[in-house]
Amino acid sequence: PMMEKINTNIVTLTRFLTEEQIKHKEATGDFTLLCHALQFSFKSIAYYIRRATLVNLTGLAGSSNTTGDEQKKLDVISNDLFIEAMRSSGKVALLVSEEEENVIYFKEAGQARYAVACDPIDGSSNLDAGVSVGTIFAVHKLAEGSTGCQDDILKPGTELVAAGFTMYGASAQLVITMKGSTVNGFTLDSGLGEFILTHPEMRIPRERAIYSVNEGNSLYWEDDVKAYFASLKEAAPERGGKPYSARYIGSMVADAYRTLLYGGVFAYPADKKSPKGKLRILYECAPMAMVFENVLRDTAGGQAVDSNMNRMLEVVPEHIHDKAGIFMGSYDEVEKVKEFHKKK
Ligand code: AHM
Ligand code: MG
Repeated sequence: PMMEKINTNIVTLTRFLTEEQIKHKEATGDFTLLCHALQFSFKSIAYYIRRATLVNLTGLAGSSNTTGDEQKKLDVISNDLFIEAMRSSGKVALLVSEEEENVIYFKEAGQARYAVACDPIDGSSNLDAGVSVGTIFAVHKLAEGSTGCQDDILKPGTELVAAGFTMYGASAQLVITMKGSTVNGFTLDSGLGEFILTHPEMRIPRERAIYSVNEGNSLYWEDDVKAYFASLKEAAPERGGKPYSARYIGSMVADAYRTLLYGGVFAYPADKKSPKGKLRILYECAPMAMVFENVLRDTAGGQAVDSNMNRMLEVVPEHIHDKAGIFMGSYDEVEKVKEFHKKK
């Protein structure tokens, strides 16, 4: 019998990062070390999520975070794991986390040149049901001469040096993009303990008849948003007389990951109940927008806008936990959202 061909030329995330560093002559290696720390936090969070039901890590921690969300035990552990990974890297001067009211400054990291924003567990409401959740991250570089202050993170997404997320699903999937670069997807091989490049230079279909939104909020939607989603349910002749399919997991990372692979639109619009939307600019909207803008555009391409149809990456938060409405996904699908907004 013929021996099955096994790929021995494996690109691990570690190898990928080293090769990236070599491409950039001016690189000091700090960013690479920071990414290694990120990678370790994803592996350890994945490990605890997998074991949660077995080691009594489901349920509430008995505390609530800044915004009054009740914290799950895994929210607290993942936040601690992430913070420790960033602190011990020595490359991060300050950190914003969804679970922390204030900016955390790592004073001991004297030479650190980066600021990081994160949502340690996005989609917490799905945790105890074993549904996919994820960690979102965004990396900024400190301003020249700065030793780290709030203004180093209150910046638009256009300034991000890197962003992405890890989805803890059937396997852990890490999606990362860097400034001026493409989007690459890695799968955690838990046997090897390594993220392996499985989705090089990701691309998104230009259009796809799938929408993803919490339709339970439609009572509060503005008229243009109502009209847009209603239009997707019509039997339009240009799509063979068929309406769109609805897919809503309720974990943005999982909904976004599917949207990247299959195409379609994901939305969490601002509405009459939440005029500023629900999702946070620094560690939910901006990093996702960077991913959707950096997917390849020759045959495809994505985009992300806020509820006023401003480019999401150009939105500047005033406060670290500021929110925005968001529409993101396939380029042409988001164009349709804009048309309805214009008619308003
Ligand atoms: P979280 O970070 O507290 O988990 O909240 C963010 C999540 C997103 O993952 C998801 O898109 C959204 O909240 C779901 O909200 P809703 O339950 O209102 O549909
Ligand atoms: Mg979140």
